[in-house]
This record gives sequence, structure tokens and C-alpha cells, in this order.
Amino acid sequence: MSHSFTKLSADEAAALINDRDMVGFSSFTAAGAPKAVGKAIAARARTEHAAGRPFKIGVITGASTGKSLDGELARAEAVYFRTPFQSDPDLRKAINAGKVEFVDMHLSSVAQSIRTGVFGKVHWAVIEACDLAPDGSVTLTSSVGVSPTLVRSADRVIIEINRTHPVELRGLHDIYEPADLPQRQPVPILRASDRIGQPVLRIDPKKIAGVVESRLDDEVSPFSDVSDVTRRIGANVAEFLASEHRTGRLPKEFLPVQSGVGDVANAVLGAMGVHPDIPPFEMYSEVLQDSVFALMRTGKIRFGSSVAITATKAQQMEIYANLDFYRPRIVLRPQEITNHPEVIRRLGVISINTAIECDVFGNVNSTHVLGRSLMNGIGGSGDFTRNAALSIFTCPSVQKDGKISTIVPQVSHVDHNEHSVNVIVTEQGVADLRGKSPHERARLMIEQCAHPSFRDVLHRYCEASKDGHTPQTLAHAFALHEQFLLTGDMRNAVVC
Ligand code: 0RQ
Repeated sequence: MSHSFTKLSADEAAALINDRDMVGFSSFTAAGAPKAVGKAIAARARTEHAAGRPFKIGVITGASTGKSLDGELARAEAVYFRTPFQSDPDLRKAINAGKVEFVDMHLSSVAQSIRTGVFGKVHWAVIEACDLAPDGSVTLTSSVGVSPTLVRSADRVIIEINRTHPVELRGLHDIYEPADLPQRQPVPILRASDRIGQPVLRIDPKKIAGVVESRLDDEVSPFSDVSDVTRRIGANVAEFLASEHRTGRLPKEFLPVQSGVGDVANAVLGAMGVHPDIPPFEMYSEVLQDSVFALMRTGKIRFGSSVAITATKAQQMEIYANLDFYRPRIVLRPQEITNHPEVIRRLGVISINTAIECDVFGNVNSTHVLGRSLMNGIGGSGDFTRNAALSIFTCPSVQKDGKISTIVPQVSHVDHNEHSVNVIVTEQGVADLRGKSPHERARLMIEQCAHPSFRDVLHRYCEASKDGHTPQTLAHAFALHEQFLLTGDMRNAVVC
């Protein structure tokens, strides 16, 4: 059956969406997010509010989006519910002010939650694509996210065809959705480069309400220059992995690597890329950022499996101009598969993520400053950390001009607990916590990772409670945080 689809302007598409509708958007980071329809929904919300009418939607995405979606919608006060991850300053402000209900969840679990109705009915899926065939199959753009599940679960679908992405992207994606429970089968990925699904996403053509044309770039921010601190963190991670390889704790072929997004991740991959004792390796990750493509060209990264190509405009143009080179080296999968515990455990992924703070026992906070204010969300860090063969967290030892120690007696919010976290790395050094008791961990963390200006106070904290399996003193566990709240500086905290 062949269909000709209704052409809509972005404003006409936005007019189809009603107050309190639940809307799922394609995206994973700013890659592959619909931009024209996002802006138009925000404009609609402003018009409705000016006329005294309520207009807010629920928003489900793959992960974060760009400024045209989360930013515009937040500034227009157009969101009442948001899941599973965000990184937009205006949306963060609205969430922390209690104006948006935000559910912070593992990215691998989003599809299952949609399918089982955890978020209620999904009224709309808005999907960015570079090609749409008459039978309703689309070629996605720079990310897959939860789009396969969104288009199957949503009542209606709007397609935003973005002409900045060439139709030759067909073949990069590998669309696969596990069967519903209890019929589920093993996910048959045995190597990072295995393909198990379809190059296109099939959508029931009857569901497609219309097609919007756009020509707007992915809104990926450029990286800051590598600082001295991030360079030292990167070098410490690379040297640690090289020594694991030299001693035979990592196999000679190495293991697939997952790396987060941001400046530290960029510095870590950069350092791994030039380390002579780290052999060429593969990525089994959720994001491929600029540094990955540079290392593909040198041959240091052999293959990249990911949900998204989160590339700056210049890098994206380089990829699109050299698709014959990149096509056999990249696969883009749904996040349910990239972050699947079964596959991560089978492949033996090395996970490398960033912490907001770590405690001396190895618990990690990735999401909440002072236990209260959401930064971005757990994202995929929990999926990878819990199931990795080797889980690593990185962070600078201090923040805010040395007033905040990121190594504390007790984290103010727990995302990754001591049972899942193997290694912590700061610019000071590396604490390999594997096989260590809580007393041993605390000594290592203080000596290897804490900034020298906080070592005494942390030692005093641990010495105050010599008995017990874990040297914890509940009355003082948050003394550093409380001192910061009182004076804006953790350095004069009194722990016992
Ligand atoms: O504040 O913005 O005012 O300068 O937090 O910190 O050091 O710039 O680090 O941008 O890499 O973010 C954990 C948030 C780190 C991120 C986190 C302040 C600091 C700064 C940012 P400013 P940095 P990054 C892959 C896996 C969870 C999701 C994840 C993240 C700002 O990596 O969201 O891993 N991770 N996903 O000053 C007070 C502290 C602080 C602090 C940092 N202890 N107290 N402020 N800051 N530590 C990706 C996906 O899943 C898509």
C-alpha cells in the first residue's frame, strides 16, 4: 500500500497537539531531536497562555535534547512532566523550582516503561528523519533514542524531515526492539559491531498525521579547550588502563569502551588515543562525540556502537562527506540495546563516567548537588556502571575554586553504590577499590584522589570511628556539605 502523506508547516503540526498531551520526541543528546516542531509547540504554548488558556505537555525523549526543544519548551512554561534526562539550564531551573515533575531514570528502562504504560497514554511521537518511504518506513538522522518504541506506542506520529542530514545515512542504523515479556529472547549481539535489526524504522502509515520539512542543524555545543585538570584526569585513566593491559587483567584485544559526554570524557578518550600501550579498541557506548571520529581516522578506534553521533557541525560535515569510510565503522542502535545489561555484561564493557561527588567508600553521586538540586540525571551511567567488566568514575578533586571537595565522607545522593563502582580517578591519582574493604577504600580514596587541602579532615573523619565494618559517624557524615551551606566553603568543616 502506498501513501502520500499530508504536508504540514511546523505551526500546523503544533496545532494538533493539545494541552496535557504526552509527547515522545526522537533525540539522544542534541542529536536527532526535532527542532522545528519543538519551537512551534513552545510558540503555541505562549499564544495559549497569552489568551488565558492552559497549555502544558508531558515530554518523553531518549535523553537530553537541544535548546530548540527542552530550552524553548521550558522558557514557554510548556512542560508539566519530563523524563528521562535533560541538560538544559532553563529546564533544570524549572525542575528545581518544582514547576516540572521530572523522573530521573536509567536510559535502558525507558522503552519498557513506555510499553507497559508507566507514563500513561502516549498521544504523539514527533520523529526527526532524513527519509520517508510511501510504506511509512523512515531513515532516522543522528540518533535512535527510544523512537522505535515511541512510534509503536503513540496514537499518532509527526515526522520532521530534516534536509541537513543526507538520505545516504540509510544503513547506519540498526533498529531492533525486544519482544514483550515473557516472550523475550536473548539479544543476539556477540560483538560490538554485530547488526541484529533493520536499517529503517517502520511506522504504520495510518498513524502518520503529517510531515514537516526543516533544515536546522543539531544543536551540539563545541567543547572547551582541555584544561590542565582534565588533561591530568585523562592521563591517569589512560595510564591505569594501560597498566591493566600490561599486567594481563585486560585481554590483549582490549575490551569495548563506554565513555560519557563532556570535557572530561573528551580528555580521557584523547589520552587513551595517544597512549602507546593501549591497543586499537572498540566503543560500545551511547554517545560518539568528536574525539571518537578523530581516533577512527588514526585507526585507534576500530568501531563505534552508539545511540547517537553527538558531533559539532564541522565534525558532522566531515562524517557526512566520508560516509563510505564511516559506514562500516559505526552502528546506531536504540538505547534499550546500547545500554542493555545483558549485552554490556557479555561484551565486558569498560565504563568511564563522570561524578559530581564520590565518598571515601566508593559511592557516587552523578545527579544532585548537595543532595537537592538536579544537575542532568543519571542517564546511561547506571546501566553501564552496574554491568561493566570494569567501572570507572572520574571527577576533578575540587570544584568552585577549591571550596568544594568532590571526595566526601558520605555522598549527599546515591546513584552508583560501592558494590558497582570499581575505580575512581581524579587529577590527583587513581583509587582502585576492587578487592578492598571500606577501611582500605577510605585510605586509598583520601591518599590517591582527595585534594591535599581536604586530606586531613577526611582522615580525621575516618579515624573517629575505628570500630564497625565501615568507619561512619552519622552525626558528621554531612559535615562538609553543611559547612558549605553555612559559609560557602567546605574547607573549615569540623568533623568530630
Ligand atoms: O558547574 O556549570 O557552574 O561550571 O557542576 O561540572 O566539572 O563541568 O563536569 O560537565 O562533565 O558534568 C556529573 C554533571 C558532570 C555529568 C556531571 C558543578 C561544576 C559545574 C558541571 P558550572 P563539570 P561535566 C553519558 C552518561 C550523569 C549522566 C551520565 C552528568 C557543573 O557528567 O550529568 O554520566 N553525568 N551519563 O562546578 C557543586 C559538586 C560539584 C558541582 C560538579 N560536588 N558540588 N557543584 N559541580 N561537582 C551521557 C548520557 O547519558 C547522555
